[in-house]
Amino acid sequence: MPDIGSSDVPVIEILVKVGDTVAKDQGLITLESDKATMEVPAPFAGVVKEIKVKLGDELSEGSVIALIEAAGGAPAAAPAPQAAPAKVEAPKVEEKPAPQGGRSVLPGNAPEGDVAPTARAPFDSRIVMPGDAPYASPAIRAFARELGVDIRQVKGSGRSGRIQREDVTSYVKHALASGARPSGAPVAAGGGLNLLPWPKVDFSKFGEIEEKPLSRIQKISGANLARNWAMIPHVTQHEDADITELEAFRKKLGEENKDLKVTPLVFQIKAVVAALKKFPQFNASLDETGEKLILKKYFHIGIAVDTPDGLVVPVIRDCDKKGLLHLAAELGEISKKARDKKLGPNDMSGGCFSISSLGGIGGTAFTPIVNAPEVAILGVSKAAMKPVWNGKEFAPRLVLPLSLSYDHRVIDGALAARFASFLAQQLGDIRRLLL
Ligand code: CAO
Repeated sequence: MPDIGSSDVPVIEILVKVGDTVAKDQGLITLESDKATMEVPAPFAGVVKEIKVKLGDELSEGSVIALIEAAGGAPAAAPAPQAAPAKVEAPKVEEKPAPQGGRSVLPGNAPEGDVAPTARAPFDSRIVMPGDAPYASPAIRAFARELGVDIRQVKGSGRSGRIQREDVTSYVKHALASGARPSGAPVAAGGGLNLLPWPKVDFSKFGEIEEKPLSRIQKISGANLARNWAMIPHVTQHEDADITELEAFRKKLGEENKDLKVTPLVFQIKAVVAALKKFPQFNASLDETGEKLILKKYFHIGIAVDTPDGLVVPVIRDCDKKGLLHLAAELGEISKKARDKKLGPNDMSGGCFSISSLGGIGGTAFTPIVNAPEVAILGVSKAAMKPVWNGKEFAPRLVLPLSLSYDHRVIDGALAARFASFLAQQLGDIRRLLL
């Protein structure tokens, strides 16, 4: 385990298994620190002989991750002196021959079995990142890309010039405050949020208090929510769907499939897929320059899940190809995985559109925040019986409130109204979902 600038960082994903052939720089595990997730790459190609960590293990510099036999019994790259943290560029390290076919351990490891101990030397990013390439983890690079920041412009404040998340945010803050436009960032010239500093208050002056640190998930999702709220011009379109018939069918389905929980959400997923097919502008993302729309031909739906540690959004893939019962089973699985803290980055990436359902709890409407780089999100509140005028009289109908928030840079109000009313139509007459 190389030096990543923090210790006791939990493993949230193991990307390889015993017997896998790995390429040099291929990710072996994913770690999640307070600030970011990052992959730890293989320092050389070979076959994974043994994995020394499990999910949830907390690793520090020098922990043994895996044993890898160098490719084809060829001389293996000797462990680099305190090799680089997760990075995109391949490290250039001095190679030392290892015993033929012998095992090699990952950089910084304690000796293991027949492996000779390696001398440790202080880490210097210039050794492994020649040519003054910026030194940052893949997560930080992705973060910079999302904000439209050219990472080469950012000065790293971490050890040996490592670029941290704060370096990227302060670069953006500085650019906004000076009215400059970070490379490609979709910020109006002369703009800048020019916000007041956060109020610093000694609350204990007013009464008894208790301090409670935010969870890791809250910190990560909070930073994303704040950026999305600040950078996306949101509008929320409200609509009601008459789900009286849908509910009768759902109850019947539930009775026939007692081992499965079929909630209204699976119908909403199907209705959303139908709406995304009809209005492709919603199944899209702005690219990092803010000048091009990327239309997606797949239908992966993110579902906001409330966990004791905060909000997470796992993604159900290919919802267009799955039936209601299949989706119900998968929804049950991902909600459980989320609440058991077993979701990995792969479970939460690749979403096209998100649904945030508070229907099981209550409420009549809310304003969900778009989950960038998606361009819209559907909020669902609690269905309630209401008197609805049918042309002759008021009839009792079960009404489901929908709140569609969208990125007004990409979607016009009229299009959003059409999308929302199409959704309501689909949910009002589920035979349409078959079309
Ligand atoms: N109206 C009325 N009842 C509803 C409903 C709606 N819109 N949606 C669900 N229900 C009912 C379900 O049918 C279920 O009833 P029974 O217990 O009688 O079967 C009950 O509410 C609980 O449903 P659920 O919450 O267990 O299941 P779900 O499929 O509706 O939702 C999940 C799953 C994971 C989305 C949900 O548990 C959850 O975490 N919701 C919160 C999401 C959230 O926090 N969003 C906010 C994001 S912004 O901070």
